Amino acid sequence: MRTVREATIELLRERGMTTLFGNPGSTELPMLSEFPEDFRYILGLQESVAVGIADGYAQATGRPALVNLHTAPGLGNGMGAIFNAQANKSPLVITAGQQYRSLMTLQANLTNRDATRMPHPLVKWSWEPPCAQDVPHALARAMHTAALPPRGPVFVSIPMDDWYAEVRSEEEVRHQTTRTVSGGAGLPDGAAIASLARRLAEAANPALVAGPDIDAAGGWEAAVALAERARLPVYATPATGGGRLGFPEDHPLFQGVLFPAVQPLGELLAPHDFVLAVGTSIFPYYPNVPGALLAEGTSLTAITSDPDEAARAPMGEAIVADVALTLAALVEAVGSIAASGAAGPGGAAGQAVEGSPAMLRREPPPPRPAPEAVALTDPMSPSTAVRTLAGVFPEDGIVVLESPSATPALRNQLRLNRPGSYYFSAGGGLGFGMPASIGVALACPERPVVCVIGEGSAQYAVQSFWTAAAYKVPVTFLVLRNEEYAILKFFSLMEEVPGAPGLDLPALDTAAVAAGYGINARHAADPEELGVELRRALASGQPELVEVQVAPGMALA
Ligand SMILES: Cc1ncc(C[n+]2csc(CCOP(=O)(O)OP(=O)(O)O)c2C)c(N)n1
Repeated sequence: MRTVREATIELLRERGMTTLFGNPGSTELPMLSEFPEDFRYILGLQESVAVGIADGYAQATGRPALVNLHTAPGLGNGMGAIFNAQANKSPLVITAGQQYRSLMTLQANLTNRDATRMPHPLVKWSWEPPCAQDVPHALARAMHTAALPPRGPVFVSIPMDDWYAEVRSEEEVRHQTTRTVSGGAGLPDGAAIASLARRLAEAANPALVAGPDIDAAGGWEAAVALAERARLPVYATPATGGGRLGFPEDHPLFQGVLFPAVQPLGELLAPHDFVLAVGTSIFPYYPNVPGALLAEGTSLTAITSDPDEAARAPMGEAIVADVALTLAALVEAVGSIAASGAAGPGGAAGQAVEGSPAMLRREPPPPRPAPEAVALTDPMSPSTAVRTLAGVFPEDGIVVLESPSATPALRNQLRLNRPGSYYFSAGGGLGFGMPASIGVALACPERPVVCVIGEGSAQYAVQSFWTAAAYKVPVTFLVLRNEEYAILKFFSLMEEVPGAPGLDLPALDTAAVAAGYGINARHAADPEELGVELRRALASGQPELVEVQVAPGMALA
């Protein structure tokens, strides 16, 4: 009979999980030895990097990705990234090596003494198989669990002697390897769809809030069709929880990104009597600005594939269902109402949108300026840097963003309009952007990937530079160097908590650090040079870094 290791290799091959992200130790070597030629191993020099790359890869491929970490300390290093993966609903199968079974009770060196409890709140399922023969089954279960909605990371701890054991039965392994598990959140019943369509039709001024799970579920076109058919003004869910975009940001119906705090968000939605929020938590609030969750005259219905998201929402109705299928069904239902002429005073009969909040209403995106046309400033404002990027940004480009003070400016300037074009850490833990950009680029080799990163954020997963260089992953890193934690200074003003230490970052030369990891790194002194350098970097087909000194402070537009 085959060994557990042989059976596992076949299981992974059968599932298309032949890319392994990790950082190895002695407890993982039995799994990695005689590594199959049709597999590839992507080495991260720190575990948070390996998990972050896998997160980007899993999100961009839409399939579970496999990560292998080194027993307790490796898992510990990866925890911040696992927290982000959970918030991103990223289907990660995370394994870690464990001591020999015979040495675990005496707690020999490197024993993970409570392996399943360690990542517990951050994963959907955490397991150490009770015997070696259960390893393939545990991994199969882990893959299915990670991929079912709501997607998320799972963890399996595997004692190092398990790999050598013989499987219990070939028949058992055959089932584990070949069976499929499909479905998940499903479609609400026809009556619920019809009633939702009627509410959209009868509302005087309905609106759509588009969340990240629209993109993850493949519901982008359906969201556009629904908004167009029902003439819904569309808001993006707050940037804090909007790890992906759910709607094209250059669309005439797009109104802008909601502010992530209770009082202003409730106020911004106040002109709408009915709000349909799709594929988002309700809502990823931060910071704490107390107020009314919703105005008196506003009601809200959420569609989410995540039962917990539905249960914990502080207001409104919620329907747990597949986001893409439900949007498509709603498009049909709204169409039937419009065709029958039964629409009320609202937008579903194709009437013009009225009364959406003026402060968020947007003009059509400005034409993208040639870099030469941007006025020179010294140091340039972060808005200018982002506008310069917009001027050279390829049509099919993808942005992975972790530059906190430039987030609003980037969303405003780039106006991304294709699915799968934007990744951001919904968890808010720094250290996501750089590794995720590598994972996204590995998953989408045909699309240019730009990682826009603050120089502070870059340090949380700085070893990512090595992986990008070693595997020649063609990410363009744009480092915005403002010599401070600008967003924290902004929050200290907003929340009236002045005088905090540790918010300045003088003399941090990220370009030099990147060069040390093998990245071609350049500085750009002015917008013209920045445009030239970005164009060159994007065309090079290599990992590249362009660092630009920008003025301190927030960039809103
Ligand atoms: C793991 C982790 N540690 C600390 C923070 C708190 N934090 C949020 S934003 C930020 C500053 C980021 O600095 P930088 O990338 O230079 O961006 P800027 O604010 O200057 O735009 C920090 C430290 C965090 N979000 N995650």
